Amino acid sequence: MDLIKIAANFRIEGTIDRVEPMGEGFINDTFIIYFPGSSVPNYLMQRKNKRIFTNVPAMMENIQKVCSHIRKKVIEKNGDPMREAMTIVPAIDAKLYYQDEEGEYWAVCVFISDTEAYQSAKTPELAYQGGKGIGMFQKMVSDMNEPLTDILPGFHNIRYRFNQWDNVLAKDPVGRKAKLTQEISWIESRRAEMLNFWILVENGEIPTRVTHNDTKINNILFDLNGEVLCVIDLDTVLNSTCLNDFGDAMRSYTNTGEEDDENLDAVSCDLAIFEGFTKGYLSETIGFLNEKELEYLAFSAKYITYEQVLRFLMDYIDGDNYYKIKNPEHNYQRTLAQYKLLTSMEVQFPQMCRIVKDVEEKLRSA
Ligand code: GN1
Ligand code: MG
Repeated sequence: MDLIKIAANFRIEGTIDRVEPMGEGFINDTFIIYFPGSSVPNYLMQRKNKRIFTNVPAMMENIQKVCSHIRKKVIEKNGDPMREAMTIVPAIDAKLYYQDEEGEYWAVCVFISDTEAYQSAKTPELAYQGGKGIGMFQKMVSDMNEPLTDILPGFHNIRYRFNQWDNVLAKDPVGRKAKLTQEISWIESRRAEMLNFWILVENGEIPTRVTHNDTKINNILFDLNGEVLCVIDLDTVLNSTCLNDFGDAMRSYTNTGEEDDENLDAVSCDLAIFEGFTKGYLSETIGFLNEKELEYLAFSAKYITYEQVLRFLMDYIDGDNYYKIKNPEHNYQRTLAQYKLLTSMEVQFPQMCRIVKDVEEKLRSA
C-alpha cells in the first residue's frame, strides 16, 4: 500500500515527504504525514474501520458539522481555531474522505503540534483540566441545531447491548461460554439496575444532546502548560446523553491501573481524580444540565464501566471480532480489569455521590 499516494488525494498544502504509522488505536489505523525536513508532524491520516463504521461518509459529515460549530465558538471567544478546533482536510474532489481502489476509507486532519496527550490522569489538576475540556466541548455544541446521523445505533444504549449479548451467548460461536459462568453472572446480576437507568434516557427525563462518546483521556490534547486545548477523535460524535461522556471519562481517568492490567491489584477507582474531573466538568456544564442528569452523574461512571465489561466479555465470547487484540486472552484480561474497576466504583459509590453534591453546591453558591 502506497501511503504517499493515498495522502496525495487530499488538499494538503506542501510536499509530502513521508508517512509513518502512529499509535495503537483499537479501531482505526493512524498515520502521520511529514513534509521534507520537518521533525514535527504536519497532518494526521486515518484509515477508518469500515467494519465498525459502516457509513463513513455520514460519519465524516457528522464530524465536519461538529468541527465547524466548534470553530465558530472558538473564533467568537478570540481563541485560535487551528489549535482549539480540529480541521478536516478535504480530498481533491472536495469530499471529506477518499476511498481507495480496495474500497478503504481514508480521512485527513491538520496535526496540532506542541501538545501533550496522556494515557492516564496522574494528578487531580490534570483531571480537572480534562473535565473542563469535556465540559467545554459539550457546552460549545449544546446549541447545535443541525441533526447528526446516528452512525452507530445503540452505541452506549444498554438495551441494545443486551440484545447483542443475548444473541452472542445463544450462539456461543467459539465455545467459550462454558468456562465463563462467573463472569457472565457479573453481567446478569446487574442487568435490571442498568436498564432502569437507561429507561430514564428512553423516556426523556435524561435528555439526549450532542456528545462525544469516547472521552478517554487520550482523546484530549493539552497544551504544554497542562491546560486543555482541544477534544479529538470525533468518530463517535452522536446524539446521546452527556452522562455517557462523563462516565466514560471516569472509567479511564480514575483507573489507577491499565485498562487491560494483568495485575488486578493495581486497578481501582481513584476518588481524588474523580473529584478533580467532576470539578472541571461541572464548572462548564452546571448551567445547562438538568436535575436528573446531576443526580445520575456518579452512576454514569458505573454504567459505562459496566458496559465496557460487557463489551469486552461479549467480544471474547464472540471470538474477538471487534477489538484489536494482542493475544488470544486479551479481551478476557480487559474484562477482568474493567470488572475490578467496576467493583471499586461500587464500593466507593456513596463517596462519589457525595463529591458530586459538594462540587455542585460550591459552584451554586459561588
Ligand atoms: C474504542 O477507538 P478507541 O480506542 O478510541 C471504542 C470505545 C471503547 C474503547 C475502549 C468506536 O475506542 O467505545 O470504549 O475502544 N470505540 C468504538 O478502550 O467502539
Ligand atoms: Mg481514540
